[in-house]
Amino acid sequence: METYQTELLAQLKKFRIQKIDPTVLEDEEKEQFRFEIYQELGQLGYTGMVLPERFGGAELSFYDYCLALAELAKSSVAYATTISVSTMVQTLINIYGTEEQKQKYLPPLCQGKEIASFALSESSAGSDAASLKTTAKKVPGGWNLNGTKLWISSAGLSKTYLVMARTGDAGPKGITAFIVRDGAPGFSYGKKEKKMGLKVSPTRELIFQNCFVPDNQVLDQVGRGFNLAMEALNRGRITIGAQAIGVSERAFEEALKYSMGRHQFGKAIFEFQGLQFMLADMRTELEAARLLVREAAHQFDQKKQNILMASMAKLKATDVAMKITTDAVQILGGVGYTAEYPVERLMRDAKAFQIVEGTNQIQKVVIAKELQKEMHA
Ligand code: COS
Repeated sequence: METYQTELLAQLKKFRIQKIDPTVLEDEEKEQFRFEIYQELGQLGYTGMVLPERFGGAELSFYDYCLALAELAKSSVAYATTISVSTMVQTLINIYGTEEQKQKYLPPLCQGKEIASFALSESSAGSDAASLKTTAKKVPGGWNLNGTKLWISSAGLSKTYLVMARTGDAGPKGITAFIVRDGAPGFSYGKKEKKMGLKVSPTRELIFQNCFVPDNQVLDQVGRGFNLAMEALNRGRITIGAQAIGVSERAFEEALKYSMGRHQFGKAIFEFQGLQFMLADMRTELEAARLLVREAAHQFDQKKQNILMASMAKLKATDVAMKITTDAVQILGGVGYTAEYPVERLMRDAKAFQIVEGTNQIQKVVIAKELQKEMHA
């Protein structure tokens, strides 16, 4: 690792241990997100890591961004996910936005003064995202949005929402991306979900009832929304993989430490081969997943084809995180099942990673499609 990367991670480690760890138990209980923590992360440069400096970003590589997300996720998946989802939207605005849109929306997002949300899913359009039903009808000067978005991360906290709505025929070509601001007339929030994990990050519905969005808030061209969403998810899936690595690292560290300190039958439980084999497998799988995520991030920086790598990285790293966190709970036994130790929380959070930004079954669909393309190339 380069010196600047070691320094970056050391700074983030210090921050998460000093500022986030003391809040975790209370905030899990209250399902409460502290915007002041996000703002502080912004002041340190972590809320616009891959965005240009001219908008307040840090202009880091995608690789470095993934290293940082993994480090942050060791203490809090909630803050890491909030950053990764917001960055996904920021990146789309940076690539496809007009200069006016970039100047207007990016600086507060890059500086951590605001958060952005990505709104694609609906009650009947989850894995089959192209079947979404929220409509945007053309009216003079803009568009009228009607419909409900579901499972939207940071909803209610965010000021900027990237909303995919149907402006044309059925299917992926009839979808357009709109930038909608909190407080827009006809835009409100629905119920807050009670989730198994990711409790500190709010997930809510977005409701649009004749919500007027001016023409200058359309992102890119009409009919390009689905392609933009898929492109964003290719990036997002690598970042989910990165966060899964952080979760696995933390769970593994906790399990190893505990196994060496806990004595039963007159010796440390680590001395039992049953546990040694578990820990050896955990560490091996963690290393394999980490290498895959880092390679996916590296190839992304090299501007190589990334659909296949992104889905493989997400699939592998999140399945590994589920296995490692489950085994960590097992190794800690009774106390592992209580909130006194972080492993039960990590296990609940890891489950979300197998579902968000495309279930792991969808990742296999994507991988298979890419194999077909390779065969016919
Ligand atoms: N990267 C870039 N472009 C992609 C893409 C990807 N990963 N996947 C699809 N596209 C493009 C295709 O190239 C095609 O574009 P053109 O018509 O311009 O060539 C267009 O999108 C439609 O693709 P396709 O016909 O494959 O669309 P489908 O409706 O069959 O969708 C899947 C396929 C299943 C891959 C898609 O619906 C999906 O990813 N679903 C999961 C959704 C998801 O992740 N939801 C989570 C929400 S955010 S928490």
